[in-house]
Amino acid sequence: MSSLRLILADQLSHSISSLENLDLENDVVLICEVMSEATYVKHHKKKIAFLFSAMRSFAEELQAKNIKIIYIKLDDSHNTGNFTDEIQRALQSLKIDNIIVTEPGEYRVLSMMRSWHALFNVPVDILPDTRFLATHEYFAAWADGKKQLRMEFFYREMRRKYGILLEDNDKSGPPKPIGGEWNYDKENRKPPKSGLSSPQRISHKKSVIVKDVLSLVQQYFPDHFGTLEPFHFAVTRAQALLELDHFIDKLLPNFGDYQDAMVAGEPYLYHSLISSYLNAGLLLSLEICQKAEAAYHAGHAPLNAVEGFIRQILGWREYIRGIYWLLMPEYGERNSLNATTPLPAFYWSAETNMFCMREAISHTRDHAYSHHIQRLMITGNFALLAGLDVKEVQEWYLAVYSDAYEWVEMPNTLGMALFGDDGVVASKPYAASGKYIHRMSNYCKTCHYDPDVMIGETACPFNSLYWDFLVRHETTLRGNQRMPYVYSTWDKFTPEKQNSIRAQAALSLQKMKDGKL
Ligand code: FAD
Ligand code: DLZ
Ligand code: SF4
Repeated sequence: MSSLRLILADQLSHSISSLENLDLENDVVLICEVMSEATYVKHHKKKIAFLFSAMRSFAEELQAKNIKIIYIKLDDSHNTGNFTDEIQRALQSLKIDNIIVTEPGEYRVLSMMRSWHALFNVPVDILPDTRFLATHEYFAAWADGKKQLRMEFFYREMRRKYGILLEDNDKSGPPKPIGGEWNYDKENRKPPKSGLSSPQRISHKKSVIVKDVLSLVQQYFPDHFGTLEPFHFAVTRAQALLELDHFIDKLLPNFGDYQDAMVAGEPYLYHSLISSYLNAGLLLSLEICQKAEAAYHAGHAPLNAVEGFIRQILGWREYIRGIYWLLMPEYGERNSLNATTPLPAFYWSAETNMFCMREAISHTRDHAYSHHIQRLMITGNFALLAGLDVKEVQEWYLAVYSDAYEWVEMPNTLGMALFGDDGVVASKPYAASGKYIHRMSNYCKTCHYDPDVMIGETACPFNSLYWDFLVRHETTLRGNQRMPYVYSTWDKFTPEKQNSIRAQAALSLQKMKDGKL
């Protein structure tokens, strides 16, 4: 019996299910760099460079374990450019009895895999991705019969299931959370104090593999978004573990306090930068949560930081994946606020007078990264308020971030940022005026616009767009239990004020279309 085992770019874990029970004599692992995956959205240059470097490094590690590998480089002369044809090519050159693969992170790729059995007339075993902490069945059973899904309740279940941050001295009744609360979010919304900057990040020496891949990417993808160098990414598990340890040691203690803060010129602050490594398989969720928990028990990091960090991984990450697979493919067609305005060019060029947008987009261009609050409350918030086309916005998020795969990008963008999924992910829109951005950042100090002004040339566009958004979607949102306060504020404005706010919003949208905002 001889199996062809396909490993995708985001499956670079030695413990991946598709490598279980591998027969060193007869089985062959296939890893391929293919043009169709690099261009179905035009991924950021750094994202492609990271993935190809990590794939080549992983292949070397497998070879060192005497595993037989077929590694297809992008510029190999016979490379057909897509998964299906590469499988076919491998089947033609080898005697293979079955194909083994771990389920992918995108519905599109799953559909492709499901077609292979009929196409090639060999059995295709699509195995569960056991790196995630909630199986599809577990999530579906949890969601079953609930009128409304809320991450917080799912997260508590996951804390109990994995015994994370629980009191173990109280044996009466169900396990209780350490410190008495499940969630310390209210302590995690501190604005940045003056002069806040984050410790130096580590950089990794470029291997021959990385140098080769950088010139390949420069040659083949010159017109893709983003700057390629400097390139600081970890590309092996050993390097990714260094990143994780650096975060736990130097940054985790402040992660909670400044989780929502934004500072000009500081793309990372106290964020972990591990999402690309975790999503590609170089790090595993449970080991990350356990290391963070150990830092709390060792007295190295406070509970608000450790709980807040673990909630992102054990809670949000698993919850987001659960939603994606529960509701796809229909989920991807949703656009409940009917948002269809074309994406303005400044999402690619960063050329706008709005300092906050310029900052978030240029971080994205330079690092293939921006942190959660920039993604949600700057670029996402603007897209929500301006009614930007949900498909175009999702495509942007999928292309520009080195951690982006559809299973995690889509519910975050369509659901959390754009409130375009009928309120599945978010119980109310994350819509905010310039006031919020002014409170949580130092961006407004150097902006062309003024966050305290609603009308006129210097008015912050977020202010009038915020009210205009609420009025445009009044039928859907006024009845929302979490919205009465904002609508009662709007109701108190005089009709003249309401009219001038809406006229200002129309002006801002026109300026956006004219490339002058
Ligand atoms: P930290 O702030 O240090 O958080 C720690 C970890 O928690 C992250 O590495 C990540 O694995 C996890 N996490 C935190 N929030 C989320 C979340 N909402 N969903 C899933 N995991 C989470 N994350 C992605 O991994 N890929 C994406 O394509 C992606 N697209 C996003 C799009 C939008 C519009 C928004 C609002 C968020 C998106 N996120 C995405 C979630 C989050 O912004 C990133 O995980 C985070 O910014 C990664 O940086 P970090 O590793 O420094 O995270
Ligand atoms: C994102 C990406 C890119 C740029 N290139 C490849 C590739 O060459 N080979 C590969 O196996 N995967 C690639 N990916 C990831 C896929 O597009 C897709 O997101 C995942 O396979 C889903 O699990
Ligand atoms: Fe952004 Fe408005 Fe502040 Fe300028 S004034 S940085 S546009 S929130």
